[in-house]
Amino acid sequence: MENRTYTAEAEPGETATVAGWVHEIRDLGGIAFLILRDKSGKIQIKFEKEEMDDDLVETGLGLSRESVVSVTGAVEEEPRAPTGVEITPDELDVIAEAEPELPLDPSGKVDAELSTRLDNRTLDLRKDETKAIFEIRAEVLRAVRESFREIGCTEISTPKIVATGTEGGTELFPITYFGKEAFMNQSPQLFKQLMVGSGLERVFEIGPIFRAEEHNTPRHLNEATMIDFESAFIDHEEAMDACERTLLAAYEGVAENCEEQLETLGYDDFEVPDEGFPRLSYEETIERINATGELDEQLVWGDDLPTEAEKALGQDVGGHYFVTDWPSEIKPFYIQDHEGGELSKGFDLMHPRMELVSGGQREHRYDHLVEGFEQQGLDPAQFEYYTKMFKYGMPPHAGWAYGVERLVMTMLDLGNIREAVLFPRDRQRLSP
Ligand code: ATP
Ligand code: AMO
Repeated sequence: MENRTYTAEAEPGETATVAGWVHEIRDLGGIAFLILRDKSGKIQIKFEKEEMDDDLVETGLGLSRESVVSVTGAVEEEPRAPTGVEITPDELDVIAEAEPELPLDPSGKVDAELSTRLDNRTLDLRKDETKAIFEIRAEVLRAVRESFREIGCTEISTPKIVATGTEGGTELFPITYFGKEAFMNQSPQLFKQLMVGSGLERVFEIGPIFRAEEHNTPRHLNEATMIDFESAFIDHEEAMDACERTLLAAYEGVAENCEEQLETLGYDDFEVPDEGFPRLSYEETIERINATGELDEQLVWGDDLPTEAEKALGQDVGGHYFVTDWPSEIKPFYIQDHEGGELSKGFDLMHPRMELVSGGQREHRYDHLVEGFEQQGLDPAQFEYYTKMFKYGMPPHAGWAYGVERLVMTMLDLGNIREAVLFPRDRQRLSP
């Protein structure tokens, strides 16, 4: 439909063809209105029954809600119309009629359960509020890509079918690959590291990861989208700077370019976080958590942070913060240790509600790397494709990864991570 005009762009004085969905029909007797909705907004189509062709009036007013139509007619100013303009139709084509019974109400007047919404995403995204979430998600990705470009990153894509896992063996989805055991990748970790040793030096990837998470929680998915960053010749401190910059770029992009969507979602006080996120050492972190008195049992050195601990500290800090200097024993083999070996150069970026990022300085020294595998009970021979490149000149490097859905979820204060994914994969959900 090359001469189609978006409803928001229909100019009074011209004849326009608009196309979209029947949002509502209001019949007032002698006069009736069809509200037509498209991506850009809504427009009023006026039917003056006495003055117009009977067939046209009958077809227009007999349409079921959510049918797809195109309408051609004169655009006029009309202060009483919801957007100040209306169209008097000369032609109306019914393109796709909708059944009168809909599984959910796209006008949003009747609330639907999340599972009904997820089963009917097409209809769900006809609602302004749901559409706004995905427009904001797209803006987050755009802003993040631009901020990577500003710091000289090259975008890469790495395989999603792999021979080995990296983030702990229990969470892999096994598949068969021409008779061989293979897995869906949990993280681009090893591949992005291989690329910092290449001529690219500084890379990022935005892509899917797959984890056979046992738990069914409001903040875990079995297929998620990760923003991975990795750079040669930087350390963990500089990686944290880049991590903070990326988050601020995402918030700034949304604040600047998604005013309408934020308004639709009811955020009149959307704020870009202040620069300079606090960097708390792991030791300080567990002391502060214990001091909140919110936990039944005090944390001891070496404990990972349970969900309640993250929440208690999040309330205490009141904004984003990093946790640094984790015990080496609870960070993966690819993270470098500080001198002495007890503390690692790994970090997490936390939102008061949950963890957003893991990252760190990597072990680039071949001997130390192989030792690290052995200490974690992994067979270095299985990772030879990775370790051998550390023999041919691997620069010092650092990086991190964000979960996109968690970033959007915390940014918009969504109750459930599934609201930030079009077609979530969880323990129960494999289709659509
Ligand atoms: P007719 O206009 O053929 O006499 P009617 O009596 O049903 O039929 P009006 O009295 O003109 O229609 O209007 C009915 C209602 O519709 C009124 O509340 C009026 O404010 C509203 N209305 C009329 N024209 C428009 C329009 N173009 N846009 C929005 N509201 C309108
Ligand atoms: P990690 O395992 O901490 O680190 O993952 C990084 C971030 O990805 C998000 N995330 C998830 N989001 C939703 N559902 C899941 N199941 C899920 N799993 C992870 C979180 C998390 O903070 N290779 C390292 C990163 C690195 O060091 O560069 C890694 O994968 O927001």
